[in-house]
Amino acid sequence: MLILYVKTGCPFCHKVLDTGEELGISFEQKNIADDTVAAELVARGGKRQVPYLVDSEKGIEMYESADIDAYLRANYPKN
Ligand SMILES: N[C@@H](CCC(=O)N[C@@H](CS)C(=O)NCC(=O)O)C(=O)O
Repeated sequence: MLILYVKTGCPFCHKVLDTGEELGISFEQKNIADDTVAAELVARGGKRQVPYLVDSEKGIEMYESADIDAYLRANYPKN
């Protein structure tokens, strides 16, 4: 399952969401506008920054939209 921590209005998050749409990937989105979700993100990754991808099947977690974009294209290419 792919989880994407996002924030409403975040252009970097939109970039990743657009890539997901292009590749036909769906994410469980978690929005850090909710303080509980923000605390969960900090506990998980170490800082409050979105987007943040969790690929639980592969045990991969990462910040940085460009890195997430490259990771998705490499691991979930469109059929
Ligand atoms: N270089 C990062 C920049 C990400 C970034 O600046 N995210 C902002 C939102 S657009 C953020 O997490 N701010 C912290 C906050 O809103 O609490 C990337 O490309 O992912």
